[in-house]
Amino acid sequence: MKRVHAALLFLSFCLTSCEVPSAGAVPQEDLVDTKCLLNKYTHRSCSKVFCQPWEKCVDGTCTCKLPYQCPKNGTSVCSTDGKSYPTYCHLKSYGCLNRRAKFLKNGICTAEGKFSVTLNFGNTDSEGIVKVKLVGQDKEMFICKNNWGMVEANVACYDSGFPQGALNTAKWIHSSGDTSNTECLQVRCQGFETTLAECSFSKRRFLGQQEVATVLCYTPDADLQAHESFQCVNGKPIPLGRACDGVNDCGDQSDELCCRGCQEGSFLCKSGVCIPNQHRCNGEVDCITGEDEIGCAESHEGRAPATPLSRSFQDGLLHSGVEHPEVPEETEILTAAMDTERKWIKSLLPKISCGIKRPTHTRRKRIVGGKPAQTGDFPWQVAIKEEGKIKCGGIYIGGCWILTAAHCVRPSRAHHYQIWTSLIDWIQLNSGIGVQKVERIIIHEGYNGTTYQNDIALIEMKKHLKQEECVFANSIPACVPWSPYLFQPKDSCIISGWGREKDNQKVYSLRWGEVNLISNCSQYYPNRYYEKEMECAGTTDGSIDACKGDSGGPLVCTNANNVTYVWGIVSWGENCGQPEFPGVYTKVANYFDWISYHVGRALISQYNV
Ligand code: 4AZ
Repeated sequence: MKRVHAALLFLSFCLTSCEVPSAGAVPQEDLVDTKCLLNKYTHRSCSKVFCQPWEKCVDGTCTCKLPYQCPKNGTSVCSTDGKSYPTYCHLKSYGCLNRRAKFLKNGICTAEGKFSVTLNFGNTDSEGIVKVKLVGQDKEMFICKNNWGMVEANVACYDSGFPQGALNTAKWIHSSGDTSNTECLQVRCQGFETTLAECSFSKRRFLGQQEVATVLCYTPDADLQAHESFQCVNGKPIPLGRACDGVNDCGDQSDELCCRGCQEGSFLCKSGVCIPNQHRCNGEVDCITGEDEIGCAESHEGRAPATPLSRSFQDGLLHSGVEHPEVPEETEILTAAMDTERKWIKSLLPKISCGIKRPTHTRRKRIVGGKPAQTGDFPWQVAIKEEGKIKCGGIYIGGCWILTAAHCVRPSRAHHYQIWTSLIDWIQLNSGIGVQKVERIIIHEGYNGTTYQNDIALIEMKKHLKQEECVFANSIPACVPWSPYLFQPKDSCIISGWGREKDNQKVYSLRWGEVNLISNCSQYYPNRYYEKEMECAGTTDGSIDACKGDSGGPLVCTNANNVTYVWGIVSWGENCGQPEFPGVYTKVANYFDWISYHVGRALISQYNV
């Protein structure tokens, strides 16, 4: 009862001020990570978000795919320029490239009517009561206020020629217009749309004048209220209270990508991104770190996708933040949900398999320290042998490619090296071992043997006679991280290798240990530690560490979905096993573009292909 009352109060308040109250009054300075804001992340920053299926991640930015890179399966769609496209992905790719082709309707083009959005009864062109004419409907209709949020308002503003979207969802408009309509359109958008035609519409009984959606679109010369604002990357200011609330108020998502915490009603991804609570456990991974689909109740996990109607209605109630006093009566779905189509296209994209171990019968005890590994525990670990001895470790990343430290190898000695896969003990050889020759070695151009900057190299292995590809029966590639936000300081990760023990004792069998990622490593290595390129890891007592001989080998971290990434390459450190001198690793995420340039994007681009 109380909440209904609050909603009514808000409506009357809006008549004078039209400010949408934020869900929880949390001091914003604590939520926003100002250092992160300097990167100017948007919905196109693939180190923070997944790209759309019609985009690919190139040098950290989601860029438009060429239409032929879209999956072939799907249903035809019609665009505003009267052309039919084989799939929604094809149209979105065209639209992304030239911004002219916009979605009109599902199915091939026929002699259908137009789709239009108009803003009515406002003082200027940039504000008004929103009216929409759907394709196949003969008259313009009002939009119902319930469900109408910033996401929808932003899209309506794009349709009306305001590329920075909306300033506000609620603008009091004095209307002498006709209110004889008995129905309004309920609309639901997701945020990727460039026109309301892509959103899903249903028809609902109209409940009176205060129930229609209004909008104030942003124009650079807009007269803004004097409260504290958050500056979106697209130039639009939003009230500070709307940053980190899970709602893409900016339109370019820049208000949700640099968050230390999230306001009520939203969920904080480990990567510092706020997503709406409705996106948790909805069957689609939103956090690049994967945890939004973890720990979901049975009823959510693996549930069938909701119908457009139930989806939009449930989401609408949650989205508005206030319970609507009246439950809408019968609603009639009018348009296809392009979000469902987007998900379908996503499921058709090629997937690479990396970082998932085969289930083994051996069960691991709790990890406490450096321990002997067993077959299959580290299927990406390789040994680089030179003249019969293990010189360094390496990491298999797929195809014929091994990642290692630059200080481990010299291109001129390529024919002296052997790559041993699936090796555990080099005295008592296990079964399933593979031995490959080296085709070529690529050392990072910026490698500095004095400072150990850019201590990273790629080894291409020779294919066996008559083979088209490199095949290793028991090896599985570790995934290559594309974003520095996939793992955080204090995360627990694993190092492995045949390197020396603390007392300099020789090791014949592969060993592993659990270490934590360490922040502020400059305090341990003043003037020697380069934050962007290096990563520190260790334990508080220093009992677990990499050492001589482990170089070039993996520091791997496993995400919420059990996918393992090569987060670091053993590089250097002062001595071994001293807590004041943690091990230093090459930060692999910083070299994603360098690696993908040499090995080919398709081999390592897991999602953002
Ligand atoms: C080395 O000499 C080496 N404790 C590798 C790692 C570390 C120290 C030395 C880190 O290859």
